Amino acid sequence: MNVRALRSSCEKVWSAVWVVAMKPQVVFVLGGPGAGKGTQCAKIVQHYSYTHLSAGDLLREERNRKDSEDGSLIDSYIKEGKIVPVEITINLLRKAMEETMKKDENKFRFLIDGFPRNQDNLQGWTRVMDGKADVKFVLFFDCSNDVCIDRCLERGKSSGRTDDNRESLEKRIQTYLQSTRPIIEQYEKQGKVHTINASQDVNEVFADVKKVLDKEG
Ligand code: UP5
Ligand code: MG
Repeated sequence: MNVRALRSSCEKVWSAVWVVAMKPQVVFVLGGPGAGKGTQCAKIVQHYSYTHLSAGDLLREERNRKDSEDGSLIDSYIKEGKIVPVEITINLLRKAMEETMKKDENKFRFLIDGFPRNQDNLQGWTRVMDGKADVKFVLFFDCSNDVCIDRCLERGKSSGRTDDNRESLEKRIQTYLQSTRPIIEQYEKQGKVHTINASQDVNEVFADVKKVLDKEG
């Protein structure tokens, strides 16, 4: 092999390595409403090099955007505790990931909080992101329904969230049990789930999260 051919193959290898290295590495963060997903993600980003993307926050932002075509649909789905069609959510997630990586190419590790919540979400993810991002594992914040409801009702006194009321919460819990738990079980069968007891206090939960992240990277 002459020098030019050797250099060309080295460049090809290096560019493949670069693409692999830059491929988004994703941790899905799942659990019931009020299980503490957002609280724990905020703590994780202080200690580990992850970017936190909450699908719920992205949807609320889109709902509030003046020119949004999907605003009223998102609004009614959230109040009803129903899961927004994946075409909307996946576009918001993809854009947020791309923008993060465009600003800083070293930011390719993401905590995706509150997604995927049902089969439609999972299929949408696979359709759009398969081969483009690696799902490393799932962090599952396991918390009783009663604790989840109490936390959200307490937060509802000041959050301004349209779904932090008893009526919406009962629907959110039903949606979680019927649609999201089967997704978690699916990942469990693949050995990809780390379950955290989320009924403990915030720092105890985080101590358990750290054990997982220190092991998984
Ligand atoms: N708190 C947290 N941890 C605590 C602890 N260990 N001990 C005591 N208190 C604790 O926490 C909730 C409250 O509990 C806070 O007041 C906190 O201080 C306290 P938080 O960290 O906010 O919990 P989290 O699990 O993030 O709860 P959240 O309400 O955000 O969960 P949901 O999954 O219900 O909400 P999300 O924003 O993800 O989605 C809202 C809606 O958007 C969905 O219902 C759905 O309609 C729609 N949606 C989609 O359609 N598709 C998506 O992909 C995502 C959302
Ligand atoms: Mg949240």
